[in-house]
Amino acid sequence: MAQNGLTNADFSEWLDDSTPAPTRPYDWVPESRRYAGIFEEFLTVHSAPCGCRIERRVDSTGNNNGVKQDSILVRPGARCSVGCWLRVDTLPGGTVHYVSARVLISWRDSAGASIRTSNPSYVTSDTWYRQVYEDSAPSNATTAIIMVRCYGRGNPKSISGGLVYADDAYFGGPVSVTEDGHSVTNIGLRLAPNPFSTRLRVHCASPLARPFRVRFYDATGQVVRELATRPDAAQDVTWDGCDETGNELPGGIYFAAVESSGVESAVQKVLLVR
Ligand SMILES: [Ca+2]
Repeated sequence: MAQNGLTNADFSEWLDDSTPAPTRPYDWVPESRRYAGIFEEFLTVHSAPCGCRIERRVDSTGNNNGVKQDSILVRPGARCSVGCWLRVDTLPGGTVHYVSARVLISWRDSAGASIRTSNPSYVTSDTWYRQVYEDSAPSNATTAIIMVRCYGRGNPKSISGGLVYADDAYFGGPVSVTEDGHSVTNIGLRLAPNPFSTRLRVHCASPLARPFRVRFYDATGQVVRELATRPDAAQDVTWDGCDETGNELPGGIYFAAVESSGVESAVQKVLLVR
């Protein structure tokens, strides 16, 4: 089944971050701001309007970092592939490519512990290069972390400042199957604000999840409200905290799950405040 388990795979959505200045894209998290700056990139992109720029920060430890998405569901033993368009550049005034790039998979067990990492080769191309790497999920893997990283080169690595551009990341084959036979995948369900009191925005970033239907459950597992996108509307749905008959529901914990083309998202918790 062709899937893209990553959300905001084309880096088209960004979120203003708190201080310091760097911004980050929705659903991609900086591994460490100390060792790599993550920036929105408009000029050097593979697919408009924007991509991601990873700036390796010169540091005496020579650590390598970038952006990641974690808790991506995988089926143990499943054949998976990861890919990303990558391009290496130098800092302004630089004449040597001091950095390289790659996209990685870190396989995790049910406790979140690292099992092993799938390490493709380093990319040093200064033109766009599509890195694609295949591996099988370990038999005890339940989730994966996808990382796009910038690495120092040369010796010492501590002087290897430089830039990597990334765009159109991909992770295929992450679909898992629950005991009752449903396919479950991370289709990019985003709920905001959470907690909420009057308006909860439900957004699916994955193009695979359009159109979609979202169900809200109360703490006993009963469906209290079901909403669906309309073909002529934006691909967002807003829940007003009311049940099907328009009555305000009491404050408390609710659960949301999106279904699209027979594939369900992971369930997410919502706090309704009255
Ligand atoms: Ca893009």
